[in-house]
Amino acid sequence: MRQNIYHLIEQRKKAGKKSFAVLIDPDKVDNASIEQLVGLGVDAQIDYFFVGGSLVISNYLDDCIRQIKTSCPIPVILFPGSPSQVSRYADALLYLSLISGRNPELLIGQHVVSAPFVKKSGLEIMPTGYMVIDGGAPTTVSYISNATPMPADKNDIAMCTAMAGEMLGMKLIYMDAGSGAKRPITESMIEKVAKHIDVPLIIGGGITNPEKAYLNCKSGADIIVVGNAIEKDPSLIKEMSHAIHSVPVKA
Ligand code: 1GP
Repeated sequence: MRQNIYHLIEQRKKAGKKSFAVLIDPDKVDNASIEQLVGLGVDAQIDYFFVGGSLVISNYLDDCIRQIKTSCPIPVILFPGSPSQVSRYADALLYLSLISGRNPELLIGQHVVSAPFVKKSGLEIMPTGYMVIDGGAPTTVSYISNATPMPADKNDIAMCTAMAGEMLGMKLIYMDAGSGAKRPITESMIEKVAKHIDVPLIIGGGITNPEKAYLNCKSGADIIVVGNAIEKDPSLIKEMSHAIHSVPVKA
């Protein structure tokens, strides 16, 4: 039987435990590198694999997820760049609505077109308010989404957007500076948003060292997502995981 992933995320937040998600882009891995990432992930006791990419050029999504699922018990959560990136082999789906942008296609349009297909997948659906924050470089996500990222210093706009997302029923808020961002999201923005929402907060984009991951968690992030830095140096998984899991549990 499938685990209830959202329940797991919520329970960890309630217990004040911080979580680590390793992002795998199916276009950038093969069987051997997945095996390596799974081995490192299991050893470092990471919490989730996120799988997805802005493009997904190859036809490797299903195989990639099946390989992870047959090799380890770590939950696989889809982080899709488009509605075509749905695989029934995953455990859950971040059902993203780009609430920081004003492109109706990514707020609701693509959801309408793909709704029957997504429902039929049988995946656990986790409605997620997705906020793209300016990371100092035009990343693939901002180009593909045709939506202006939120200015990096506008903490109040981020706070109000996340609050609105939560009140609209989003079960998660994901703030992303974009893959390979030059400037990851500031701690002050994370703190401001975290103080004003109750749902779990996911932070990603441009996190390259364990110190930054630790500080993000201390500021209120519940899940830290790292992709690029791990693609460059998979051995970072261990240090990142240790840093994130060593954040003291608040009483
Ligand atoms: C991007 O949040 C993710 O959507 C992860 O970003 O690849 O820069 O770690 P990085």
